[in-house]
Amino acid sequence: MTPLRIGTRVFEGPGPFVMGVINVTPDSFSDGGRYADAQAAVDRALRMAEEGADLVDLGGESTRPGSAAVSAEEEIRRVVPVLERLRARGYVLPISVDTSKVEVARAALRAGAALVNDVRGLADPRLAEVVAEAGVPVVLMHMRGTPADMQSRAVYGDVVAEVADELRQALARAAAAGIPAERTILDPGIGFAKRPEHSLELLARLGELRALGRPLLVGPSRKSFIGHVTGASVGERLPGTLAAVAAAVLAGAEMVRVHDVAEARQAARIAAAIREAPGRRNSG
Ligand code: HH2
Repeated sequence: MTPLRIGTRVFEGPGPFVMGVINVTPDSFSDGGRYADAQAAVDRALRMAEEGADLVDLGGESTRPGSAAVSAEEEIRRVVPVLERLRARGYVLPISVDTSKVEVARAALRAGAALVNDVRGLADPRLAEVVAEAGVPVVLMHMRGTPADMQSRAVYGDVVAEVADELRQALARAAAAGIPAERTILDPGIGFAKRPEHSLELLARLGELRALGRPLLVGPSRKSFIGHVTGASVGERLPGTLAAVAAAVLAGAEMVRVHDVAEARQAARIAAAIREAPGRRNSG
């Protein structure tokens, strides 16, 4: 990846970099309720640093299909105390805030967040302005609609071409707000307005998204396409997650977003080592 500054760290080279997921929510699909308490979330973030995460992503609202929206006040109440506590302890990793709300992004950036992870790809121009003003990088994720209605909008002719096109539009929204392309990371949005076959095809053809010229982040962790293929329940999806992480990294993903940091880090590093193995023909 071309050098990208996130907080005090510069991310460069092929990675793979591991973003650890911490949901400070009562209802996230896989870790809901486990880190709803600020101290539990802080402890989890400290643990993730020990396990080799490169950054952590804090979320205060579940975006699982059909989830209910929460108010900005509630999201701030969940996320900001965790940021403040981590900052007070001199936490070493950059912290990303997983939000689509202007007020939440503003409060989180003030409390020390170094990256905005927007699952709606800057659909709200006011959020684009906040990101531009703060001068922080942003993850532009692909989805359609809202978590409440996104699955009914999972209709594609060529899913990879359409996702690429819509990510290009997100890049254009960022540029229009004054966010340079160099501060963006792109994400195909596994499971967001995607049926299982769409998520699988995006992973299979991920290499095609490299033509967009930006680092790719992929978040397959414990998602329902794994259950669809294997029948595994959410709590049993670590092996499937690791296979998807390896596939994503082999296809050129620079960053993966996961709940299980130590395990995913090992899988990602092996996939990267295979990707970089001498003599391998570039099929990517
Ligand atoms: N997936 C989720 C949330 N945020 N952000 C990016 N950039 N990419 C993703 O794939 C992604 C994301 C959903 O997973 P999770 O946070 O575990 O669940 P929930 O939305 O229920 O909190």
